[in-house]
Amino acid sequence: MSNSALYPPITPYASGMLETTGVHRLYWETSGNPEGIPVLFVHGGPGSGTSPGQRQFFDPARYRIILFDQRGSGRSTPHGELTDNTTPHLIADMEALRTELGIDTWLVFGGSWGSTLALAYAQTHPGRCRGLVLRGIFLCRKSEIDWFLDGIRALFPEAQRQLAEFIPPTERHDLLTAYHRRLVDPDPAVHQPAATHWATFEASCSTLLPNPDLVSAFGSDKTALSLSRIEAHYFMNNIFLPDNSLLDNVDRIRNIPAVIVQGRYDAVCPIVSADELTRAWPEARYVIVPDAGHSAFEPGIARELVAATDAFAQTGLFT
Ligand code: STX
Repeated sequence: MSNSALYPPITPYASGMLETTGVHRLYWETSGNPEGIPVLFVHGGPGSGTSPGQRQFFDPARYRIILFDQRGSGRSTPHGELTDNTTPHLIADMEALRTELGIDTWLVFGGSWGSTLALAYAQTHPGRCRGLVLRGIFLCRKSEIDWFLDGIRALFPEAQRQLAEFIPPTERHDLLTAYHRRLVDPDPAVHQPAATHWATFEASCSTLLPNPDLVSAFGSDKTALSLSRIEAHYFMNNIFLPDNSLLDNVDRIRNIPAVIVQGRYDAVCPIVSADELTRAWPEARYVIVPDAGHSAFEPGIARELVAATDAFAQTGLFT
């Protein structure tokens, strides 16, 4: 992905597979400066997996950049697996990875579902977080899930119609249940078309201006399946956390330096959630990008994210 705000492409200096006690094995990689500030990149979805362009939000001379694929995502195995795949499992994985890599504290960077998981992780292990960079805030409440699959047609009616019309009319009143049933079906003839419709829909709504490359990347069979199946699984289970817990527990992390970067025209994760989070967390720096949608690679979002990681490398703060 080319984007003038980003650092140049780099390749990892180390990578591996983290074992868990169950079936899952998790891909991780480190790039940049092995002696630099450790930063954990937390990807979205859940289920999208990481991509090489995500290394480019960080100065490779100053950061030890850690990417990992969450359970069932990207290069982690088994692909799309839902057994033992819950938010508490992912939080425990982040701790296991931190220990495996010999890291005491790190900067945690996440957008969209990555912001959700970063908040849940920080609220569980606040002492391990040197700072938080959060983008496209998603608190994963029922209202946000309903907006994502239905309300979004106020802005993207064509994309939402394609999502809805794949499902027979008798089941369309509850798209999440209808998609979930198909996505967990073991028969690829059943799950794969559902996956393609879901992922294409999500990617189509993720940028302010149309981005066919993003849509085709997320519409590919493998990424579409993990993204759609794991999202539907987490959303059906209210992300395995008590209702509203991320807002209710914000006091646990208010002393951690944090920046919230939000696109004004984010259709996937509307700005109202970032607004609520910042009202509960006045110490966090809040940056609204006036001409951007959801994706981290929107030009204005990428610029602010890089400005934030540069500032933190210099001062340990975002202001
Ligand atoms: N999913 C929110 C999320 O994490 C509801 C997300 N939204 N779009 C994306 O991820 C991609 C651009 C990675 C498809």
